[in-house]
Amino acid sequence: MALTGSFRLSALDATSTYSVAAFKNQVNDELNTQYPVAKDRYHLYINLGCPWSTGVCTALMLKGLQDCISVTCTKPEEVQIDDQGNMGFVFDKDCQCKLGDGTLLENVDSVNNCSSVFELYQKGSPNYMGPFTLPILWDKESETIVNNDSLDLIRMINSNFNAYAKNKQLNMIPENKQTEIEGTAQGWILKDINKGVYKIGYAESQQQYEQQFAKLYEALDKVERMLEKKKYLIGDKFTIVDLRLF
Ligand SMILES: N[C@@H](CCC(=O)N[C@@H](CS)C(=O)NCC(=O)O)C(=O)O
Repeated sequence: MALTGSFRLSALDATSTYSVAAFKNQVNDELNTQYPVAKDRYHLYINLGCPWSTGVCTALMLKGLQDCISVTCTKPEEVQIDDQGNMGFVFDKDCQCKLGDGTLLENVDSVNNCSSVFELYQKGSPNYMGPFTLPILWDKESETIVNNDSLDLIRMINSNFNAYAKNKQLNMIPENKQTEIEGTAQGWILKDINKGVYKIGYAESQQQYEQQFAKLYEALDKVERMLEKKKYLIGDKFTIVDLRLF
């Protein structure tokens, strides 16, 4: 059954710099790979109110992969999905999912015909107990979840689908900047900003709230100082670090 409350907080594990993600398979071109790079085989489920999802969606659009990987968007807010009061994301045909450029995303699950994200996880992995998070990359062929880690998904979109990308030349993770990227996007930006806002929202005491709040603003000030004289956080080109700050 869907698990909520403190179980979900585990995804924010304060000591870890990574979000907990259970599905970590890769789509790639390696020999005998389970998930080969292909057009129209993979489907992305997102929520436009979820920063992890919007980062993945932005990467997909920037790379020009919208004709290769289809996208469905849930209703932004969670709703009650069962009689026990469990909450979860659902698909809602009356909810408009519009991107900044006016693109309308599919809002019903035409791939699996599921009504909620919980149902989707049940279909792809019936023994999985949660958390039932978005984004999800779904394989239409094997009817399974390939990966539900936004950082992995951005990396795959950036590098592994170039055969189909309209903007192949865009590389948001340049090799010579990888150490710096690790130290920022996967370091303090992830811990104190991306997850920081959740730690504030889910704080269980005033003291915890104030500690996390101070950390968030320290990190935002750091970003401010870094961007005083330049446009991008690392080097002179847009990277995944800038993307994770959106
Ligand atoms: N590991 C995930 C975390 C994503 C995440 O926490 N998504 C939230 C929405 S912003 C979610 O789906 N929450 C639903 C739940 O916890 O039940 C990632 O980085 O992709």
